[in-house]
Amino acid sequence: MTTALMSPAAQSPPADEAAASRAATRVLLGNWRGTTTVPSGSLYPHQWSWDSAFIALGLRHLSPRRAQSELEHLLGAQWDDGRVPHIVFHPSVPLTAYFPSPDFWRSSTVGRHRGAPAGVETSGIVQPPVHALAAWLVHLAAPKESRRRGFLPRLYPRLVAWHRYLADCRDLGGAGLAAITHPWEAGLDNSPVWDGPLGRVSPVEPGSYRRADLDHSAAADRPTDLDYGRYVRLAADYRDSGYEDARAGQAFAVEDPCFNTLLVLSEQALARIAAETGRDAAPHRERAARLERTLLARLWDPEQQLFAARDLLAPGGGALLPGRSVAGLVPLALPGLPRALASHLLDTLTGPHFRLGEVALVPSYDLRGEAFDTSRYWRGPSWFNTAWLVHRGLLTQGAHQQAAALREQFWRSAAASGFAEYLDPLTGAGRGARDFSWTAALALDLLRSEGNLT
Ligand code: 9WN
Repeated sequence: MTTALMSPAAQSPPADEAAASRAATRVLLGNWRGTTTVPSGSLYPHQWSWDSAFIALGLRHLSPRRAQSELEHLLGAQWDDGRVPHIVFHPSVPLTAYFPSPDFWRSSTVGRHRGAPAGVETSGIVQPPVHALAAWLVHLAAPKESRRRGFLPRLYPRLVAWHRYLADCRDLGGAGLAAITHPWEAGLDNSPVWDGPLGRVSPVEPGSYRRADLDHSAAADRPTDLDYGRYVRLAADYRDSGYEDARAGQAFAVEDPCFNTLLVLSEQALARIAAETGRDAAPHRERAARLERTLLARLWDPEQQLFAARDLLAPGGGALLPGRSVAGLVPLALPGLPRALASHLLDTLTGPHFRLGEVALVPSYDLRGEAFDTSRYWRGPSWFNTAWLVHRGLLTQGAHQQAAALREQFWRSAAASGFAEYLDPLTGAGRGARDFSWTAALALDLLRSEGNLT
C-alpha cells in the first residue's frame, strides 16, 4: 500500500526532539511491510497483537492511514469466536525465522471449528486488549479521514466481538475479569510473578523444538530453556484441546492487572466509539464500570501496596501472587481509581521498589525482589510500552511533573539506545533487539502528544 507520510518536522519541535522524531520515523518506515509493521525485522518478523496497537499510536502521527491499516489487518485475522490472535504470520517469511511457527499452531486446520480464518495462519492465544483504546486514539488523530474511510464503523463490531470472547470464554474465575492461560498472553512473558504457577507445568523435552530467538539475541537477555519448555507445553496442550477454553483443561489460569486494566480502558473507548458512530454507548460504560469495580475488589494487594495477579488454580481456589510487577502499577491509568489507592500506587512507584526518576524508566520487576535481574527480559529490565502506560497513569492521576520527567527520559533513552527493546534499569544500557517498533512508535507519540491524554 502506498500512503503519504506527514513530515516529521510538521510541528517544529526543538532540535534534539526533532532528531529523535526523525530517527523514530526511520525505524517505523524500515519495519513497515506493506500493510503492517513487524516488531523487529530480525527477532519478530510477523505481526503481533498488542505491538500493533502500540505501533498504531506512533503511526497516527505520521500516516493515519497506516495506523488504521495496522489495526484493520490484525482484526482481519480475528477468529469467528471473537479471539484476536497474538501473532498473524506473514506467509513469505520462512518457517525457521520464528518459533513457534505456523506449523506448530496449525490455526487454519486445528482452529477451524472455532472459526480461525482459512486464508491466513495465526497463533491461537491472545494478548492484552489495548486495541479499542488504540482505535479511538487513531481516530482522534485524523477524525475527518477516519470518518471518510468508515474506520470506526468497520472496526466496532470486531472490537465488540473481541471483548465478548474475553467475557464469554475467559472469565475462568467467574467474577467477571478476563483470565490469561499462557504467560505469553500477559505480554510480560517471563515475569517472576509467573514462576509459581508456571512451576506446576511440566516442560516438553528440550530437544523437541528449536528456539529461533537465540539466533538474534543474547541468551542472558531472553527467557531460559526451562521457561521455554513450559511455554511450549502450555501452547501445545491448548492446541491439542482444539483451542477450547474450559477452566478444567488449563494448567495456568491467572487474572492479570495490566491485561484487565487495558480491558477497562478499551471498554471505555468502545463507549466513545459507539457514541461517535451513532450507537448506544451505555452498555459499554456500564460494563467498563463493572469491570473496574471487580478489578479493584479482586486484584488490589494491601500488603504489597500495588495490584497483583490472581492465580485461579492456587490450592484453596485462588490467591494473589507474590512479587511486585510493573503490571501492578498500570491501574494508575484508570480514571476511576479511588484517591487513596492512587496515592499508595504513586508511593510504590517512587519508593525503593521501582524508584521512578532515579533509574531508567520503570523496571518491569521489583528492584528489591529476590528474582530481580537487570538484563533478562521481563525480570527487571525497563520496557517502553509499560513506561508509556505508567506515563498515561501519571497524567490520569494529575502527577504532571513526574509525567513530564518520564516523557523526557523516555524519548531520550529510546533514541540514545537505538530504539532498544528494553533497558537495563540501573545503567540505562539497551538490551534485546534494536530498531524495535513500539519503542520508536511510543517515543514518537510522546514527542507529538506533548504530554496529554489523547
Ligand atoms: C512471544 C513481540 C512480542 C511482544 C511481547 C514480548 C515478546 C514473544 C517472544 O515479543 O514475546 O509473544 O517471542 O518472546 O514479550 O510482549 O508482544 O514484540
